[in-house]
Amino acid sequence: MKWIVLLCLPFVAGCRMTKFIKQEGVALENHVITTVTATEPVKCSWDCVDTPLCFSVNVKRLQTGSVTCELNNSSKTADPQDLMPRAGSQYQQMMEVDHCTVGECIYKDALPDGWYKFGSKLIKLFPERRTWEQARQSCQLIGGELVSINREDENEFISHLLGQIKTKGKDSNQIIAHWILDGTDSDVSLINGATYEEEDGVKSLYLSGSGAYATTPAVDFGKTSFTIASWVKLQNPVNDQSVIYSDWVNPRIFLFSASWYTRLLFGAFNEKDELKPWIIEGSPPIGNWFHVTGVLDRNGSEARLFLNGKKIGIDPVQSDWWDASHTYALRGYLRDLMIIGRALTDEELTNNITDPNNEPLDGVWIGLNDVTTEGAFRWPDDTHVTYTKWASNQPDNQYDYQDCVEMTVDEGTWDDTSCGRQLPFVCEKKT
Ligand SMILES: [Ca+2]
Ligand SMILES: [Ca+2]
Repeated sequence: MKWIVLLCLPFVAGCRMTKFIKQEGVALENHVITTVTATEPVKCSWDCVDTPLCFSVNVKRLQTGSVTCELNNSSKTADPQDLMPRAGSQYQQMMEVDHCTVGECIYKDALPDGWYKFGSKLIKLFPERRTWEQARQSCQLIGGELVSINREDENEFISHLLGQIKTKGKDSNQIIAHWILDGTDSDVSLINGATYEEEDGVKSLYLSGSGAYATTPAVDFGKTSFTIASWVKLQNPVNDQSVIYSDWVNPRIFLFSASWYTRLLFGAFNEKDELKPWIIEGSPPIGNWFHVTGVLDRNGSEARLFLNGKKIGIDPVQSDWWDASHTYALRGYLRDLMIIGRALTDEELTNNITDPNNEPLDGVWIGLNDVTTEGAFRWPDDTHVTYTKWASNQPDNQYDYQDCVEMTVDEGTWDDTSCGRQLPFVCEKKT
């Protein structure tokens, strides 16, 4: 093993120096994010320094005198088993950074178990969903805190970590729509007195049972199989039907409701306005939150119902869909309504109803909050807020109700939001 020291690359405000180890005849397999060509290996090293999720480089000299470099999103620290013999290749990994003033460069490495070293911190993204307070407690349990962000390159680094999760979720499940129903969905309209209210610490859509409802943009259910899922809390006395979600767009209509004489119903109306249930099963609780999922599998010509992650019924679907119009009001609360453009399998639905990979990811919790004093944002470790990355028009403390901050996955920008939302989160530990 040899050392190479990259001396004083000039920058606007001075220079920086990085020390790489280099190892001949090996390469890190299975982690290449991009391949670049350069006139000399040192250029590749600097490319890696400047690429947020690059932690090592496989360098190969060409006969022309130039080099090709594979930039890896891991290192032999995190994945020693992937460091394999490869003739003519040289493995390089950053070991030290020096002479950096703030914002120019920082030491980073991929560590085992999903942790990353970033400067003097360890950072890890936790995909499980928690409220802000629960997320903070989870971080504290492992000797850390919700992350504080003090620099642009740190924000960019974490933002890139989120990007990896998001892609996985959208590709694998064809999520058509996901409405949180806490007042943050810009495309949900409230009709006839529907409101957002806090219920059990979570802001949710409240329907009074006397004609209140909410509308979303139309979803085309015409040809494909689909899965629809939501959290529901019914209030006494329960209305029959209590519609969770319904497609009123002619000529097809279906209805998913929470109480057909204390059962769940997933079905359609015919042209005489007669209900033609595909399936009626289960006993949804009254006065407690429950999670309900309906699956229409058009290929298998069957409908399935799940209550709190357990399959409670399966029936063949014979009748076609018919048009009609009908409204039945739900009395109670709804949140996290999701529509997926295929029939999820029993295994996907029963294994983990809150699997983060089954949901689109809007954002993740960071530590910033104004829980103590409205408008006075603080980091959990009480460091001063010296750097911010607010999205436009944020923070807005919407509904006088937003005291915790999420980083959005698309831009890496920040938005104050309801602390009761359940989001993945980022912890930090000092090294
Ligand atoms: Ca606030
Ligand atoms: Ca906000």
